[in-house]
Amino acid sequence: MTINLKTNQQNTWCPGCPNFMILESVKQTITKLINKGAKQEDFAMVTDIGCHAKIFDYINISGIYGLHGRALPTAFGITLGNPNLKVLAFMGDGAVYSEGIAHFIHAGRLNSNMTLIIHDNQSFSLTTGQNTPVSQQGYKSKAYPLGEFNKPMNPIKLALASNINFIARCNAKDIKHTAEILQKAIEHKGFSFVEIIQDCLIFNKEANNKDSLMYKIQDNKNKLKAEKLADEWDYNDRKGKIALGVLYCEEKPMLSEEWPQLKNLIKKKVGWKNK
Ligand SMILES: Cc1ncc(C[n+]2csc(CCOP(=O)(O)OP(=O)(O)O)c2C)c(N)n1
Ligand code: SF4
Repeated sequence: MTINLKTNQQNTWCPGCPNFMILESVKQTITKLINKGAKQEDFAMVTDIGCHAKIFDYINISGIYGLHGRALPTAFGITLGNPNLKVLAFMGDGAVYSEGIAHFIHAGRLNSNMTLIIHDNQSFSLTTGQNTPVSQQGYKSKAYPLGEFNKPMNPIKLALASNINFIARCNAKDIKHTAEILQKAIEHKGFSFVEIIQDCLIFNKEANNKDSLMYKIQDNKNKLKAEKLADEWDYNDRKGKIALGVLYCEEKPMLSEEWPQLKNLIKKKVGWKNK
């Protein structure tokens, strides 16, 4: 079987940007799933707007290059139109935790079958490094010349509170581990959320290189333990430990198992060609 995930687009990420490593992890994951029986046309992606979103141009799968903060509702729409697809949504921390926060909060409850992949560099990088809701206190940018005075939100805690049933965190620099976690996320039935810590080499550099705080865990199904893991690092400073891996996973019926119309589309194995 021929797998061709390459495109002919020129890559414009800064040389050495860990987005390259995320791209490689995603390609490895899709390749593994195709080798396990999926077809390349079974995948669809939606990207937001930002440095991360350029990934749209670098992977040869179908999809929509979305609007800022709106990748999730667009991806949700694709899952309604064709619940047989493996839908990937790529967002930056600015996109998801600021502009698109309402969609994030509802995604877990809706539990439609898709995977949200966050490139979290703790800044709005494409627009030159403004503070996002996960920037650390004291971070000085053009938007906050006196330094960020608000405490960052903890997206893992928010995900737990929003009843997201698959929550994972990875380090962009660990391509193999990220690919393993992405595979688990895509194979999870329902909404899955993977937060990837991605250093930006140009903006908010003081948030970079937290690797020495990171450690890997076994997949966790216990919500109380997940809350403790989330509390170990508050996204604010370089204290604490950063757990990587599947921080929480629970099986629950997904939307397409509940809605008769979607069940019907699954039964008929509706694809791009036989719609
Ligand atoms: C509705 C809307 N608001 C703002 C912008 C401007 N804008 C484009 S990219 C971007 C920053 C993206 O930051 P983030 O989502 O964190 O992704 P990164 O660039 O860091 O990968 C902003 C604010 C826009 N295009 N549309
Ligand atoms: S500005 Fe930062 S996130 Fe954007 S491509 Fe350059 S290094 Fe990567």
